[in-house]
Amino acid sequence: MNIETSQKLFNRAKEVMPGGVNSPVRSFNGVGGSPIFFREAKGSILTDVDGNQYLDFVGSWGPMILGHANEQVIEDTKRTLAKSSSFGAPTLLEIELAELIVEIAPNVEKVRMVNSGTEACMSAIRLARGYTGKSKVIKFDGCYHGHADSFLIQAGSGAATLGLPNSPGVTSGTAQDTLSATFNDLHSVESLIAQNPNDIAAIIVEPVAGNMGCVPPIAGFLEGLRALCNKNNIILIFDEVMTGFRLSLGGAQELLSVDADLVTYGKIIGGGMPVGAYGGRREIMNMVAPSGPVYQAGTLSGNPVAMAAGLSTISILRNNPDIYTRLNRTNTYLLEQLKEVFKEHNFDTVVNQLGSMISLHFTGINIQNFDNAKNANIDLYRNFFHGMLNRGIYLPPSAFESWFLSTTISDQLVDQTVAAAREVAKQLSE
Ligand code: KE4
Repeated sequence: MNIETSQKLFNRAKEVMPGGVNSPVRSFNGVGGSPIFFREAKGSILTDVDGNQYLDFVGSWGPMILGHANEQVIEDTKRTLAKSSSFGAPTLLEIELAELIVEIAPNVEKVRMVNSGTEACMSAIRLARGYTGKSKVIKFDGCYHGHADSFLIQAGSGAATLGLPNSPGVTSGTAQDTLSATFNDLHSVESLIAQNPNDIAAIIVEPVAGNMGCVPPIAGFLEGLRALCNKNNIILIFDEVMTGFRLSLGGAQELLSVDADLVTYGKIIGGGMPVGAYGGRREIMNMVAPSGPVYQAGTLSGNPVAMAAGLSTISILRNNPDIYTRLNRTNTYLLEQLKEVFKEHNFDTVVNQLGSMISLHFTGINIQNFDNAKNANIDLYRNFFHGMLNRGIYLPPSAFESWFLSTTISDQLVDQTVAAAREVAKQLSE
């Protein structure tokens, strides 16, 4: 691969942007080398600024479930853009997307649009605090809910990738109100609740963790959180920024049959445009300004162009529910082939998968929490990443991320991916 132009652009970018990127995980710091700069994409094929093509398993970190430049999404978004990109005033489009989310998402009677998953999650915990009158929030080591101060405690995703799970700049005053438990360990949650009697406003969890790699909940974990929240008057927030409209139309709530009190969304509901959202029962959501005292606002919230892209994407998913069956089948096919490859070359690997989320860990132990993920062989992942990149397969540039399949990845493209993985595994085993 000739990546000369990407390297030149990266040097230029570093002069005017911190680390040459607008989001750390893109920097390749987690895997070494220079990030690839892309020019365009169609379906599951990315084209970089040097003209190299790659099969995309990142999908913009989840939004591109229909593949890049989906004809219908582009057409709907272009048509809306031509009528002005923003009014800062109500439009029909935001009602239509809100109605569609309310129709589809379990336990969501009202929803507020924002501009990112971070905004959705920070607003949800503020609302939970306002609604309960309590201060503390429990999150989980390795889960990532965006870069709001309250969440940069043992955070996953890019924070884990860079070895910065706790960030400077987060005051002790803020940090003291965030407690972090161990994912898939109900006892760690019970002890935090016991240590902070009647002061826990919310538990926020990725129902299927995607920011330490893909880590599904063990049987009973989410049900146990639901029971603890019922018993202790705690708001259960499912952060479905990643899993929402991905694991199934109704997300993790529907797939795993566990009810949340508040749900946050992002990624897919914007169809690649900047959109986040949080929603829940009327009695809670009516606490949000201007109907209630919990303040939250945004100049571009409900932006018509972003609403058009999201409405088009979600409408396609709602009108073609077999998409999820097909995505799950393709992902299972990929999982089985990859396991075969690593077995052939005697690599200890764990491939976690749920729905169209999958991640590869070079380890012999099950990955059920952040410590397990951190103790896998990160160097081997780095070498595997570059081996695949050199063969035109674009995986997440971090061992602490999930891969994301799109509807445009066919069995033939999976076969190409597996063939490349077999070559890389052979090379790494020599
Ligand atoms: P954004 O603010 O990045 O839109 O969403 C934050 C967020 C919240 N909750 C979950 C479960 C998330 O996965 C995310 C963001 N995901 C990462 C990738 N795992 C975004 C990639 C990046 O930071 O560049």
